[in-house]
Amino acid sequence: MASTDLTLTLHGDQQQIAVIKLTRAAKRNALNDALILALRDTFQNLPSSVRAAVIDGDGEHFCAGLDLSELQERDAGQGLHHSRMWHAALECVQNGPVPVVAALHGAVVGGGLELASACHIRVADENTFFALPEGTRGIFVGGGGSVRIPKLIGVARMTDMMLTGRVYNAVDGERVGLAQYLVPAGTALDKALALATQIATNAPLTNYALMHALPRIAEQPADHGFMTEAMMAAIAQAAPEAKERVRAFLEGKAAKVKKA
Ligand code: 1HE
Repeated sequence: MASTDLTLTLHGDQQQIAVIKLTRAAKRNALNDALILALRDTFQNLPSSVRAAVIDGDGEHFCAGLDLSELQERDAGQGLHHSRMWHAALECVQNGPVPVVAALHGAVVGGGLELASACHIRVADENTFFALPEGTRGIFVGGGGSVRIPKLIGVARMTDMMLTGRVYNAVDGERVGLAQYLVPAGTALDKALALATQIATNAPLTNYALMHALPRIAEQPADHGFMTEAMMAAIAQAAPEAKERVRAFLEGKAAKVKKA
């Protein structure tokens, strides 16, 4: 299903950064079916030059969540399939080919927070606010939020957000783990682009390990996790690129870690 409410632009000297922008500002970037499917298709078909991606929202808000106007006529069976469609789309964001940085501002609510939580890094500007209004609208999260959001902030905080309609401002959102970076108003996209540019310089196998091995290790019993870690470490260090990077450091040609 085509949507004109999304743009993909390539940035960087090797077109290594994809910026995917929701461009439905008149509806606060609310995600209708066409837009969710367009997100899925975009992440499934990223150009091969891309090493990292950024998701941004046009206008005053990142995303107002599910397009509530499409909810009206759905029966239970259709609701089930609709939720599974969101799962499939956000799976393409989280487990697609490259790490994804969300550039957040304004409302990051409902399905908008579900989308943000499928990204690997969230940068919030100081005007960002986070909420899960599903609780007060008589519905439930359906875009993977019940799985992903507790991993960021814990079940207790998510329960509170949904039971009471609690809204987190940017400062508190960063404090509890809804975002990893808090930046001045209007600068989330710049920061997200800078982070994506940095991420794109990593060895692709390291980025792959971080996207695909780390979350799985976190869910494995420790004994399995250690084994998965050892196998991933062995594969990563065997790559020629890893050997070149380590040699460069030993020869004094690579950057040292600097005090923060
Ligand atoms: C929408 C939506 C939407 C705005 N679906 N049309 N999400 C929510 O419950 C959040 C609902 N939205 C809001 O609380 C506010 O719109 C905002 C705080 C995001 C922005 O406020 P504001 O004052 O800037 O905009 P507005 O005047 O409320 O909205 C502008 C237009 O966007 C207006 O339409 P218009 O034709 O009257 O101009 C709104 O109706 C429309 N609009 N948000 C449809 N969400 C996979 S399950 C996920 C479940 C959920 O995400 S539930 C939570 C849904």
